Amino acid sequence: GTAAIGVTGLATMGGNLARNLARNGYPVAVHNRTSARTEALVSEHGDEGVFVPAGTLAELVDSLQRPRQVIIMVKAGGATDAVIDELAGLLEPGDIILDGGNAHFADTRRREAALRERGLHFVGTGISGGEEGALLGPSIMPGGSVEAYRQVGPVLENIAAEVDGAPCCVHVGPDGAGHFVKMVHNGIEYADMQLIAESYDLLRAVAGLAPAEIAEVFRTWNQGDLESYLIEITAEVLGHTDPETGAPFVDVVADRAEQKGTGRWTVREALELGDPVPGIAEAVFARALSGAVRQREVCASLPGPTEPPGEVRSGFVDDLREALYGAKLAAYAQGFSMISAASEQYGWNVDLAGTARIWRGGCIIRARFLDRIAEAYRTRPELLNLLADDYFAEQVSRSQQAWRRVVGTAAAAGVPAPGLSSGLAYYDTLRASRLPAALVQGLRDYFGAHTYQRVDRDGYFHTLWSGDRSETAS
Ligand code: 2AM
Repeated sequence: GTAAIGVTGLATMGGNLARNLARNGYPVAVHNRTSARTEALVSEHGDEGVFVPAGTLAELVDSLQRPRQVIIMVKAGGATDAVIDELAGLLEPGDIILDGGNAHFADTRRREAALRERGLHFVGTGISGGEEGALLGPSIMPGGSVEAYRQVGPVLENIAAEVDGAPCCVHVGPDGAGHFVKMVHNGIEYADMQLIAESYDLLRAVAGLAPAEIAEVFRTWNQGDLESYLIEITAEVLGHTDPETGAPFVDVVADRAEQKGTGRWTVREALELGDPVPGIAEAVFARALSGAVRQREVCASLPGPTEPPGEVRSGFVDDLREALYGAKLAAYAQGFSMISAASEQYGWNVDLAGTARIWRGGCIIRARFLDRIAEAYRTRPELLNLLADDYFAEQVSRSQQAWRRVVGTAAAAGVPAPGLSSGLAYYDTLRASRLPAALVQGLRDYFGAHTYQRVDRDGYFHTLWSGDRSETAS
């Protein structure tokens, strides 16, 4: 065999990844279930590098140097299992299968264990950046063994995005770690987009700005701490006019947000881990609620605020920038906390600084402030919450008063801002010296004898609520 690496599954992502490999000088063997796609790729882009077309998986395997490296880019789920099964029968011990699809990390753990039994390496790899990223340099989050990464890591680092000369690719950790981190990346993306959408809504409904003016606001915000791909494309989308009607594009799009599932996965796993991600959950639920068309219809005549909203503060736009920044920080804090919790649970030893570093380029949540997050975890790997980092604590303490004004204004105006307000509640919960969780414990003890701990003594206690209300140690 002469090809350095193979790719099977040549839909847009797989095709672009194969082209990226070829353009970086790797002779790449290409295969697709329907061979028309393979032929189309080679005839349209064959001049970009060395492509070795294969009609079957057996041919693909035969065309590869040893140890063989095959990237699977087919639909997640049963299709991936089917392709893995067929490939595993053709490969030899020491060969490496990579799955670059959006697999659930539990599937990746299962597949890695099964293939390890057969002497094969399995590298479940998160890839973010969409079609363009796959072609020009995505953010790559590979999991799997250290030995496998030693083999295939340099290739992945070569085709990844680059920021400040460093590749946006790091060995995340064993088995499912890469796909887990990719899942949380998408969860953070949900939260980030929800916060941006709420900010747009408030600029329109409260500040009375038109979409084109709001595009300008986002363009300005993109010059500062908020600088990021999502803020940049928000300005593009808000500035766009529907060619058919001449109306702002955002006004002709149906207001029902859809989802493919990675946000929901993130929230479900957070619930299992017992590590809260309220900002991500609010974003998932906000999309679901936007799509609850019948419920929205039957509730549409419920009253809004009966008192006229007060004067809009002249500094409202600046306040909103601070609120968006604070809530964004809270969402990232939640995502990193969740990765840290999973890392402990599964023994992954995920490098949080490295994770923040590889998200600086290539991926959808790429943002300037990820530099600071990387720095925070580099200087204090044991950091328990991003908000407790010196730099971010200082930033959020400057933003928090404006954030409160915005959440108050949104409530008074009757504009839903679940992300902005949930983020503030997260912040206030974490900094509270006393929480009403004490009362919850009292209630649980009252109706269910669930016991409670005391502030002044060790042990678990129960009050005889239906008797003389004396306390017993349990
Ligand atoms: P196709 O072009 O033959 O449909 C995204 O759908 C990619 O996954 C496509 O390349 C598609 O191949 C591939 N795919 C989907 N299901 C598959 C399966 N069961 N076996 C192999 N490839 C599959």
